[in-house]
Amino acid sequence: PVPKPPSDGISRFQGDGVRYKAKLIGVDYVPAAQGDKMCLDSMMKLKGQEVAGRNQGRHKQRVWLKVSITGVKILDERTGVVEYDHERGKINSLTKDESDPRALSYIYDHEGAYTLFYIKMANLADPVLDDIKEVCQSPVTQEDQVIKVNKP
Ligand code: I3P
Repeated sequence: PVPKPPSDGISRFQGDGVRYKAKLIGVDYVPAAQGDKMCLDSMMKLKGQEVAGRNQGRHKQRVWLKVSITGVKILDERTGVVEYDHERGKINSLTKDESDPRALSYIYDHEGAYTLFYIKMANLADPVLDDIKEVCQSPVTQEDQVIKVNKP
């Protein structure tokens, strides 16, 4: 676990942003960007697959979750390769896992194809949920401002 830098509004998310240690429980195609039951069903299905995998000696992929002003990146822990780069404006249905205080999910909208990402944090999910909410809800980031300023 990486200690949080002092809280300073959105600036914690500048550059590389905030990094969390996590594992990828699973990824699932879903039919829509929203729907509480759909999310829970998908998470339950992925959890079932996780248990089945563990019973066969498989381990979840270890990853880094990076939350920055651009959105969320998921990197392979060992290689550092960015496996997913999720723009903040396309992250939907951020869900706290009521059955596991370390887990969360969200749906990414990639050109109308919806994928649910179910992630288990090394520590509690709450601060990560707050960070993702903050990044996704902030109406104008400094990056946006730069773009506006530079446009004629
Ligand atoms: C592990 C234990 C860990 C779990 C790990 C399991 O089983 O359940 O809590 O990591 O998952 O293998 P065991 O106690 O039998 O060794 P998480 O808590 O991070 O899920 P993993 O193998 O997928 O890393």
